[in-house]
Amino acid sequence: MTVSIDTQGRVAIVTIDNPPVNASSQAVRAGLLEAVTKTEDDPDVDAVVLACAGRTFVAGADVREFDLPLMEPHLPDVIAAIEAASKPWVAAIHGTALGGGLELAMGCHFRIADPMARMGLPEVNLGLVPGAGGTVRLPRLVEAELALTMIAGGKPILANVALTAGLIDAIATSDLLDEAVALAVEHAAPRRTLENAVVGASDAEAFDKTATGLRRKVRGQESIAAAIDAVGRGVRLPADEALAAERAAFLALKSSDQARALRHIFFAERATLADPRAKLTPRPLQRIGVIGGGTMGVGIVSAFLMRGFEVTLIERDEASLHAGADRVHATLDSSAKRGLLPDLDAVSARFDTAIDYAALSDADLVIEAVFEDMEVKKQVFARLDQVTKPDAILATNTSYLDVNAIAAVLSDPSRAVGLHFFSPAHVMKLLEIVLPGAVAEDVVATAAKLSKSLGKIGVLSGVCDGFIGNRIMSAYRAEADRLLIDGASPDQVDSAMRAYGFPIGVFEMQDLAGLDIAWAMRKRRLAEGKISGGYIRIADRLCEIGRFGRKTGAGWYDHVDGTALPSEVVMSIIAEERQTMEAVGKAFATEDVMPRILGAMTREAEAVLAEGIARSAEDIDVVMVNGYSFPRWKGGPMFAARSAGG
Ligand code: 3H9
Repeated sequence: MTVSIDTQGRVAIVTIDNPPVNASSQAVRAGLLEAVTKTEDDPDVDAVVLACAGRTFVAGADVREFDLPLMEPHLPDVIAAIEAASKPWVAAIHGTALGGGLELAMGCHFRIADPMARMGLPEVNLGLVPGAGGTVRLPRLVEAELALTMIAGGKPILANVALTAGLIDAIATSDLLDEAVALAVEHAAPRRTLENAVVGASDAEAFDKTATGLRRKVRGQESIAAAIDAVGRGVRLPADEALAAERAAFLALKSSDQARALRHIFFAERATLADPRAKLTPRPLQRIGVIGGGTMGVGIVSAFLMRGFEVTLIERDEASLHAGADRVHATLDSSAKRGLLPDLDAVSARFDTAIDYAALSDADLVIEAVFEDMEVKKQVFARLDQVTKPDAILATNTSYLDVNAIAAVLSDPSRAVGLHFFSPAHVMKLLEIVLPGAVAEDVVATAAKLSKSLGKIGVLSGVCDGFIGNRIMSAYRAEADRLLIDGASPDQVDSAMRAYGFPIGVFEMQDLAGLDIAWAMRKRRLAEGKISGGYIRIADRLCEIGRFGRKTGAGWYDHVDGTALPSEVVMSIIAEERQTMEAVGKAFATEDVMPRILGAMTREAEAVLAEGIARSAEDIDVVMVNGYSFPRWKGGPMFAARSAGG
């Protein structure tokens, strides 16, 4: 039974059991409506507790139903029936109450949560606004401004925050269900959220200010603007009018292109490890070694520490070791200040440092994050081969180099893998798991499990220059340079990318990251004969005159007091290079830019797919959205191209 009814004394316990996340599917909605009728009609029932089996309370509407025609009963009607019930309903929340799940809980008359529970209305992330009363009920329980930030931001809040804000009535201190039953017995009469006044309605100015601030961050995502509008109506209109308008907005957005794209990426992110090897028994991982305390190494160390691993950081001398360790502690401190690390001392106690590789003799996994140079990486792997346990996994964090060649220095290359983290590694969700030819199957399983343990999205990649993401990025960067030769300006390219939805354009991004690293890499690739034909020297010439980006005050732009200004020096270098390459340099319209950038991206992506470097087009979309800021609401380059192509 998807929805069952038990009794404890005179309290009915209505339990939803719809794995994996108790989504409010048609069967759940129908079962709940029936439970309302049954409990209302039962003279032996005085109150009702609504609980869920398994790992979580209702995590939202069933997203898989969104492409099907609407099926009765609708969630708003189910919630209305619960709210109208004459007997009090108490929601017992564990895991996550999200979207339609939280709307259901707000339709109940009382709410109690497990201390670890999280609650939110994340519909914007699926291109929607709440569709079952969220924008009307939430501001009748918590301050309207908080309701607005929760709904437009889509981020859940923790139980203790929910209690202080007024979203829930209690946090369970022992058994959630027992305490929910006690709460139900305590309250003889229902208390209906919709009958509350809006909380903090008198402070309209603060609400409007928050709304204006949020609107500025919308970029191209329709659902955020729609959510701000919907909460505005929820706060200002009579409840019944606001509910009707919310439902209409939800239904209109549900079939929008952006909602389809966001659903695509939602499911694509959950399918990246659907590889038979990922299902095998992984090797146990507890002790981790990280070689190199630069920006990347520090981020990797922090990511592991925050997720419960023991980590030893190795550096070549005391000074570098101290600098790296200090940065790790600074990273942990700032995460603790943002409430992300409940017990900083316990986390720090799992951190150790050493100069001697012998400290890694009992490590289960070692990741090298040293200078991006093949010889240096090979030397590190050769030393690790000597000191580590024979079954320890050895990983390289290289972002371009040949992982097969690095693996080949080991006496057992099957234990080598690429773990390509993105900077800052303790924040960025993407992890490219790069599989050399000889990799052992249980190493793949271990890396897959590791990505989940770290809270990251692991994507399997074959070996090639730049793997999935950097290879595609190199291709569209080269196209951006060709656009300059053909007549566009850096500012025109960046503006077009921002208008498409990227947070930052390709030239602004280079200025932010620094032009010198890519320059060193191009020199290496030129020397190796890997770059030929039509090579564009503009970026090299900027580097030759010390224009390395923001850090030197000049790159593709002049950086004056934090503002990037178009540079005459750059424009004249571009003009000279056009001449050298005998290009005409015609006038360029901004709308001509994105088709060229997207074309280069998808051409390379199709090649990556055809060569088997990426397992699927969906994996490519996941990489570009999570590692390269491709606008999520366009679904990724492959989805965007295939949708445009019909
Ligand atoms: C909504 O509610 C609209 C309402 O306002 C209005 C209605 C009228 N539906 O993420 P995981 C599947 S919009 C269907 O790996 P975790 C998922 O595909 C919705 N399936 O687990 C996966 O399947 P598989 C608002 C769903 O523990 C499995 O469950 N709600 C749904 O890392 C495990 O998922 C949201 O946006 C769903 N709603 O995280 C919440 N959710 O095993 C979306 C998950 O076959 N969900 N699945 O690959 C989440 O944020 C996370 O899944 C959650 C669990 C935090 C719940």
